[in-house]
Amino acid sequence: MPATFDQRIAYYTERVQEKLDSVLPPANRPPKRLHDAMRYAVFNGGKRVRPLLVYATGECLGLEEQALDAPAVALELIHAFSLVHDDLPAMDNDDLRRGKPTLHRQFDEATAILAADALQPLAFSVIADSGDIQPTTRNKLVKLIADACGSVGMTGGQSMDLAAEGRSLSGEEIESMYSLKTGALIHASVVSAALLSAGLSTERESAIDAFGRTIGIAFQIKDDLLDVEGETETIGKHTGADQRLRKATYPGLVGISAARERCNALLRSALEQLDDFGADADSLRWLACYIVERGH
Ligand code: GRG
Repeated sequence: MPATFDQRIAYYTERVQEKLDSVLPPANRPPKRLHDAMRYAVFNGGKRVRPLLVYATGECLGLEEQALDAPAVALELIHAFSLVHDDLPAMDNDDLRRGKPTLHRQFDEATAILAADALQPLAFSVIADSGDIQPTTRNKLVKLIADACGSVGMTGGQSMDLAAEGRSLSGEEIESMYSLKTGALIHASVVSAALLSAGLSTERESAIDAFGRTIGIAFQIKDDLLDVEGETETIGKHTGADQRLRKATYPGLVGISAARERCNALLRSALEQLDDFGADADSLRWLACYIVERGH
């Protein structure tokens, strides 16, 4: 395992990149346009935060990397599919993502819907295929990721987000929406590694669970702050979109400075959950700080 965080992040990023490449059908396999679009959705950039959280939590719990590959890949595929849907005209109607045309702009709307539709089941196929994980644990992973993705997770949060356009929500309501829309996949990323850890104590399981919930909300508040304070060239999407769509956001409710404070308070609280893990949680700590301090 590389010594520095930068090297470790590069190592895990490269690892998940290769695994994603191996599970996605080649672009020249029919239907070519669909497979090309699926690859575009996954390989048009992306920080790979969810897979990195899977690997870093695995590192914290002393797990073998091989068993972490399937949840890392599955969560990134689900994330990629959600971004494609999020950008569609019926949702946020964006034409720029990761500094490139969104999928429906690069291809067409029908292809974008189909590519996202195909990325989602591929995620579950990857879990089902994972020979490095015991069948009962595979079932638990399917349930974890399906719930995180569905109406009690990300999709439910997105529905709340769309319903809140033009309305004012309380801070509590906004955080509750964030914990589903964005937090559910972040939380599932760390919990997926915990599921793979045989004999994990209840205290440690609860600490990982609370860490995931807390850093997931912080992730979305930071995303909101980037939308207000960032530059389009740096963040790779048009800034000010939340205001244009009259979204209910945390900075919109309390202002930039209070939103930053809340984000930092959530980071501190998330880091406290890792106290018991000592140096084994250093990569996870590094990632938590990165989530709150990132520039894109
Ligand atoms: C499940 C049927 C079904 C639909 C999906 C569209 C949708 C429902 C949910 C969208 C949820 C969403 C897009 C939340 C925003 C999360 C967020 C802040 C994404 C940006 O994540 P980064 O910064 O992106 O990790 P990169 O580009 O680095 O991968």
